[in-house]
Amino acid sequence: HFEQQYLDLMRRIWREGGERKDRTGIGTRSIFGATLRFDLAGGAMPLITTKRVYWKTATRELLWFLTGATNIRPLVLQNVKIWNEWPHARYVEETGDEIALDIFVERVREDEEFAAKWGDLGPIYGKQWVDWPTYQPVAGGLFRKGPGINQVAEVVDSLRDNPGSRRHIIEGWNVAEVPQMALPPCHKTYQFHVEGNRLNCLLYQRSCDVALGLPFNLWSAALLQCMIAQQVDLEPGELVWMGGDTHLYLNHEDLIREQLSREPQGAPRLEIVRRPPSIFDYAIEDFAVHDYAPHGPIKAPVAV
Ligand code: DHF
Ligand code: TMP
Repeated sequence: HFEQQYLDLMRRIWREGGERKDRTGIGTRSIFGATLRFDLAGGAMPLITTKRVYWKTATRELLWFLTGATNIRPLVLQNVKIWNEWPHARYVEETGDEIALDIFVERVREDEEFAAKWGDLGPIYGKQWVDWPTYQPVAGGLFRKGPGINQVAEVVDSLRDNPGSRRHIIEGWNVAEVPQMALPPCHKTYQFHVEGNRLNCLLYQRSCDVALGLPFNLWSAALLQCMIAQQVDLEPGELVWMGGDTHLYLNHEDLIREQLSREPQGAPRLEIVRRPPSIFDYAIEDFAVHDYAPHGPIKAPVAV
């Protein structure tokens, strides 16, 4: 079963991973360097079944990236909560106003001006993917902002025009802008590769929360791959995932025990019900998942 790779990785890190202090203060067990491979032929998706994964939430996040947005308000308005902790933490730190997370999120929802000021995550994925900043020299050794680069559009074009290229890359790690980001990109590099009529994708993730983040990251990478394949008239091929610091948080022990006691079930499949005119025109209604009958959800705290 495709999911055995994920469960084996989880088991191996929990048994053999070295314990480390990490930025969040929670502590992890971690290994450095890991690979997973999934064949997406026939609509197969690496959607984890040993707990319920909210694939629509992950899909809304991906569609939000593709709009170039970096403010959580559009997510909040769709009841997507996965990015709320980080603007909240910044607000509390910068204002000293220790309001609860849910009160903060209600203000972001109700108050557009407040959201504009406090809901932004800085120039994270969306900004870099579709509007990577450029600078042009002007007189006197000064520079001004040039037009942004839409890496996603360029990759779609390059896959069509020059499929054999080894330069089909979407990069999130903008060295100059990392300091302004609420969280530097984890799923930082996507490379695409055409093999016959199949589109392969390799994702390099520098840092991976295997219990909470990875199920979302695998789904989203596979979905992006399927969307791009559809746009360039190729079939989805292999998804290769590579992790740098690949870890389990010490406070996820209950989740890990429960999840490792469960058996994977079924082979979920993606159907894209429409062919939108461009990679930027997909909507949540365009996606259906078949044969997804997962075990129940498992709640676990996210390390901020
Ligand atoms: N920080 C950490 N420590 N781990 C992460 O996985 C992470 N992911 C981020 C931002 N910062 C992060 C963005 N992606 C959840 C899933 C993905 C995600 C953030 C959070 C999460 O909490 N998932 C829960 C609840 C899902 C929901 O509320 O719909 C889950 O059970 O999957
Ligand atoms: P770091 O920036 O100190 O590496 O912390 C980021 C944490 O968030 C780390 O546990 C990895 C996790 N993460 C994911 O696993 N997937 C994601 O998509 C994101 C945004 C974060």
